[in-house]
Amino acid sequence: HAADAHRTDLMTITRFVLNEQSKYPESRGDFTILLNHIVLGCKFVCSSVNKAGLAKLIGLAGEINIQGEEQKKLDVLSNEVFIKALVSSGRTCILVSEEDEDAIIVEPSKRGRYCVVFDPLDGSSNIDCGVSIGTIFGIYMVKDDHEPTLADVLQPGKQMVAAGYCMYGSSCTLVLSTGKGVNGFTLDPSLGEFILTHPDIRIPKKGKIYSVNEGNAKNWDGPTAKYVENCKFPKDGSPSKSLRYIGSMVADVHRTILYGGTFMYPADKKSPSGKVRVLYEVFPMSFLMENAGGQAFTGKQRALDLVPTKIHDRSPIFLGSYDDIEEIKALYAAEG
Ligand code: AHM
Ligand code: MG
Repeated sequence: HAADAHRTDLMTITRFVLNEQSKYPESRGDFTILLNHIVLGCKFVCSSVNKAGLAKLIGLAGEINIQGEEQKKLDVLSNEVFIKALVSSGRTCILVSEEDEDAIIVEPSKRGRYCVVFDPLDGSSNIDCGVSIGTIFGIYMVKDDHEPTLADVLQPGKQMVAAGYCMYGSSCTLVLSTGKGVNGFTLDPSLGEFILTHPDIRIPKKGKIYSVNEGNAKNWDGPTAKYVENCKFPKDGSPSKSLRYIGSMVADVHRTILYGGTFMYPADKKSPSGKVRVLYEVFPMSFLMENAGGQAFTGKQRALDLVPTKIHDRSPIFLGSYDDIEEIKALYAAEG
């Protein structure tokens, strides 16, 4: 029966994406190859993160190892692994990483049609205490084979062809959208394969949780302050909401997609553009949110309509359940 089928008919992420792409006669398999290289990066980071607590014992991250060479920090190491995997896929032409100030233009002999923007290891403040961290990525496609330029990645998020994240938590979970819904895959460590465990994820229409760094409250704008006040002291008699905040965007967004509610990194007086980065944090997460039936709003507009002017631009972001984001939009509209 069904349970048996699940155990013997494993839907790996590769098989899933091949099935999806086979619906397009023009598909050349390039996307599947690209994704396989991203998956390789995620597996590597997952295995390194799992060993991070043993760093002192086995000599990782900033220690000198037995060969006398300095070991790399986890975020630096993850970045190098992703860049090498993406370039060697032969399917990319330009890469933007949170770790590198400049975009990476892939050498002509290794070029393909895709641009990948990514944060190889987000949630750096959580690395050393073993709390969930993640990788975030977004993918654009260039139409013809012109010389790649920054203009190819300084595109609104709605132009992405796919986005996803991998969370290194109590299990390793990869959540992906190619623009038709959202699916979640969990790494089976014994197989080394991501298996479909969360088909067609839909975010609840309304949630019971809000997620924000409340330590910044004294610098918030009016609508943010009013929204959070409403979460705690609802005026319509509904129960007050729960606060959950991990401080790793991947983990906070993952919980928000599965359980519903809102995740916010608003503007504040000290940082009028907020903290999180447009290209490789706001866009991929907004793309996933919309594909799961939720919304993503900057305080001014739909997040996926933003046009970044620099690769490391930041933006305030409010994302989550459809109805909850409607409430936030109404508060901003009322402010005029
Ligand atoms: P990082 O790139 O230095 O890891 O910062 C990004 C992280 C996000 O994952 C998270 O949402 C946010 O910073 C938390 O910031 P704060 O500590 O200000 O609440
Ligand atoms: Mg980051």
